[in-house]
Amino acid sequence: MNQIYVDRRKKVMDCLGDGEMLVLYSGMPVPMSMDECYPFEANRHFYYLTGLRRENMALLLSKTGDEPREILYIEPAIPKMERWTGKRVTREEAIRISGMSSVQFIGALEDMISRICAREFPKAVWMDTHVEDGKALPMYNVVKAKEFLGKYPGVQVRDLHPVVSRIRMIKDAEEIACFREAIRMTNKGLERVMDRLHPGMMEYQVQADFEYEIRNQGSEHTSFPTIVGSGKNGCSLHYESNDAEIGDGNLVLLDLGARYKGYCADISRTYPANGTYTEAQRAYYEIVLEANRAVEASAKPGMTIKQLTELCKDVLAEGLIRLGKIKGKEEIGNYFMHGVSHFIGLDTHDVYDALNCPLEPGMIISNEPGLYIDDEAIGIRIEDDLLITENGCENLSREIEKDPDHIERIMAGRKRA
Ligand SMILES: [Mn+2]
Repeated sequence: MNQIYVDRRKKVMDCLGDGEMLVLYSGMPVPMSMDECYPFEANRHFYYLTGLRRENMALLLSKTGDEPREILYIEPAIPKMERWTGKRVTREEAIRISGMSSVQFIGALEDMISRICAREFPKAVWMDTHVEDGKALPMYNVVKAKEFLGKYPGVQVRDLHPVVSRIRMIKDAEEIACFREAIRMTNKGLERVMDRLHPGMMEYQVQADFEYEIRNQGSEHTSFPTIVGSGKNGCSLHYESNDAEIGDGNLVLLDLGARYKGYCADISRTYPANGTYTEAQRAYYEIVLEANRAVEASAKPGMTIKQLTELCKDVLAEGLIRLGKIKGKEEIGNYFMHGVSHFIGLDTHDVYDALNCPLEPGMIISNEPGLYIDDEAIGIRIEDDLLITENGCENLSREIEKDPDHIERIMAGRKRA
């Protein structure tokens, strides 16, 4: 089990030049109010490389000395504190999980860094300095990188984010297995939703049905805030207030996912609240489904996400032209305004080094065409998760029902209907 982390670190080590080192922190809790903190999330590069998700840890890799070094720093276990904070990871556990033989306490890290800087003159230090959103508070690794620059102004700091991201783009067998499990749980959640959905329910009750079931299945969390948009709310792309009553004749757009060992399923399905699609809803649904199937049929190594989005727009536009809703492809942007795909992994919108690179075997991407018809209060999205293979792709969520006839049959066969 820990061999995967050994292999992943070796890939990163191979990217380090001679005389370079890497320091990556797991992070610290972010205070919310009084003695409360936001739920802790370890730096995902750190988790990817160590298998550990606790606060106040660090990974040091170096090629600055005679031998390459690999040291994990953890918090010491203080029994008196553990009564309050819960058990910390012990050295033995850290060794077993990460597969690292050298594990020290975090208090020793600063000394080690200053020793390396003073005696081994590193040519560069790789740290996670990636900033996605300049308005948000800086992440812990960015804070530590600033601190480092202040202390060692002569040492160049380089961003490890694109390097580790490039490695994370290709999923290994362990990651694919986690995905299958996250998607299986998501399917269970959606089965419960189909079983119980009816007009008059509140959107948050549908959310509760989904989240009850995935937690019951062992999912640690949702992949992202669950979206349940009925009627016109389905047209709002990241709707998450989920506080409207579901009307008879509404479509209900669900965009959701179970998270398992950090891996984020990202699935969308659109169900008729009363169990039957109207003629108009059905016509639009068939177009979205056609686009979803066309993307799945074309996704393969060498294609780019941009090409898949173009293909998706072609199919959607042809459908709307057939229905007389639009006259030409240039109008499709009024009804479909996002890309059809993004990378998925430890992040729902996963890391990449180049967004529009050719797809490669082992990448996992979403396939999420949609149509958002404001004037008819119809929002439809059908989203699957695709694993790129040698010759094409495997739809990891193929078991999650999306055929409209089957959905109607399932909903008609319920005891409560
Ligand atoms: Mn998505």
